[in-house]
Amino acid sequence: MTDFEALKTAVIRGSRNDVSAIVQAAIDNGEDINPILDRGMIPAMREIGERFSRNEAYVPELLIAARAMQSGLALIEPLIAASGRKSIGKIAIGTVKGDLHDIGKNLVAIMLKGAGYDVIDLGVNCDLDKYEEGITRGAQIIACSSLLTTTMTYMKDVVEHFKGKGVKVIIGGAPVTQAYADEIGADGYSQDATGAVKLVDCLLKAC
Ligand code: B1M
Repeated sequence: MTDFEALKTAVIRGSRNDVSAIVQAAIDNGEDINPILDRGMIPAMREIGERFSRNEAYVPELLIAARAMQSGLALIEPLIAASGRKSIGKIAIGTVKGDLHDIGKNLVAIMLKGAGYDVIDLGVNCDLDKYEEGITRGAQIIACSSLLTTTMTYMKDVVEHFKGKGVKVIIGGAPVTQAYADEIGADGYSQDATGAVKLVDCLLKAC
């Protein structure tokens, strides 16, 4: 059984090898993947963020924690993807212009793939042209991620850009709320990756 505290500590310390070893052991033991995320890696990122707010951690510590988390995600991704059904829709996802945070966006992409969607990952710092590229490549929905209060406002530009063009725009990220989504006229909001899958299911299957 995974020691979630040890996993959390390994992410916070940025110990990539320890994170990979703990996650791989959980996979080898056939454990459920969700608690690895929900009780280990995601709380670790929250904790390092709180330390950053208190000036007890700085950008380099955030970076190495992020890399450690990515190494765990890389092991989990193939498992989730393998559980997917045949493609049931195409989603383009990207972090908005000015924003380089990609862990949450990656997690949403992984969960969508796991649920059977084709995902076009547009990366970070996406401007309108980049989101347009997603539509050119066949996406039915644009998903925008933002982690900064200074960049979430760009979501309004994306929503306005695609209004009346038959493209649905959904949004998420730590500072984003349902109220903000309503205010800018987005087609949907979700608080986390699992919610993003349910939201896309609803939009494409009219639940
Ligand atoms: Co940044 N950073 N950062 N950072 N960083 C935050 C976001 C911050 C809250 C830290 C803090 O002050 N406590 C703060 C923002 C404050 C604010 O705007 N109010 C902050 C800051 C200030 C900054 C810089 C400005 C710091 C600086 O340089 N002085 C800078 C900005 C750079 C830029 O983007 N231009 C910066 C840089 C960085 C790093 C590069 C060092 C690194 C990112 C590395 C990477 O992503 N590859 C980093 C990190 C790691 C963080 C924290 C610690 C962790 C973010 C994370 O990965 N969380 C973060 C603190 C925090 O969030 N508590 C912080 C884990 C991830 C799984 O959660 O991304 O929320 P999250 O995703 C969730 C949901 O939000 C949702 O589902 C995901 C899974 O459940 N979701 C969606 C996300 N996108 C979605 C899209 C959807 C639906 C749901 O579409 C429909």
